[in-house]
Amino acid sequence: MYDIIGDIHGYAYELLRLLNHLGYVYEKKEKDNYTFSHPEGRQVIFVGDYIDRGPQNVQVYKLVRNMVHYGNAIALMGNHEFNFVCYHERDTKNGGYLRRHHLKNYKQIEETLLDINRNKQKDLLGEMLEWFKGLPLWFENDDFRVVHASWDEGIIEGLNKSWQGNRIPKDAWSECVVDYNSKKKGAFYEAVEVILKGREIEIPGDKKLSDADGNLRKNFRVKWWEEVKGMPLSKAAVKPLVVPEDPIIENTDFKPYGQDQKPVFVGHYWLEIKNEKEKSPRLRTSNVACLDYSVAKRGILVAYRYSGEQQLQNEGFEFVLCPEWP
Ligand SMILES: [Mn+2]
Repeated sequence: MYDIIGDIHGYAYELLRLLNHLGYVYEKKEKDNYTFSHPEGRQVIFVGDYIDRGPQNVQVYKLVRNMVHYGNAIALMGNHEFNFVCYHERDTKNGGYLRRHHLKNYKQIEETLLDINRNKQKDLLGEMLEWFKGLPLWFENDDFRVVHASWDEGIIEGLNKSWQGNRIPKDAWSECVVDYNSKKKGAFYEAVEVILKGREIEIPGDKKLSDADGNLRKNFRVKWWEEVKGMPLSKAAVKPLVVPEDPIIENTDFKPYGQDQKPVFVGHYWLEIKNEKEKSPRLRTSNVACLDYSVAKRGILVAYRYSGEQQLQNEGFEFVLCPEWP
């Protein structure tokens, strides 16, 4: 059985507390290695976003990597691992980097880079990049599915066919981004955007909205598990949204995730407990659970303890409250 854990973003202390709460115990291995294992053989599935923002990015990377190495966890790729690789990887076609080196992109990974430099381990950066590149982008078994931001059956089937599996092939990275000279979108660009960054809809008119980092955006993240056509924008957004005038969504270009589909777990959306009616995590819908409750913004790190149920329950969420912030 599995425990699915949300976005960690460099908060190793919170991760240790959550693993402890879930009953995972420290296990020493050969040399200086270690893992965390569960006495009943449970495994963790991490939804991705291990790095950036928090104080202990390298520690989180090592802990997650070790748990995967010793068979105690499966770790998926988040958009932050994807971006981190693209920031460092050269485009074989134009010789530039896959992700532009401008200030906004640098700032996103700054904490992780500082942490790597402080660590002094020889070629730690190279080692992390290699590990990130090999991460799978989704998980599926007979009972449920996990992906970082959104599940789209057609997209995932298509990628699975092209890639012969759930990892980005070595020679396909430049097809996952927009070539910034020609502005041409790579063959896998849209697909990777949807599954790692979520469905987005353009805001009607000339309005822009501020995102989690204070950047103004023309797009907002939409509830991909609902038919949002005909809904006011404030209701269609994943997070409660305050907009002066509330335009109606006139068109969408996707099919909502079916209620008859397998349960799916995601992270990514920076949900906040204070906006929730229940004061604790709750399901988005009967078969969609989001596990990202903004640990990097004084929120909580959240898990779902899955025990084979076909119907997800709000009681399945597990978390440890942070000690009082100063
Ligand atoms: Mn994310």
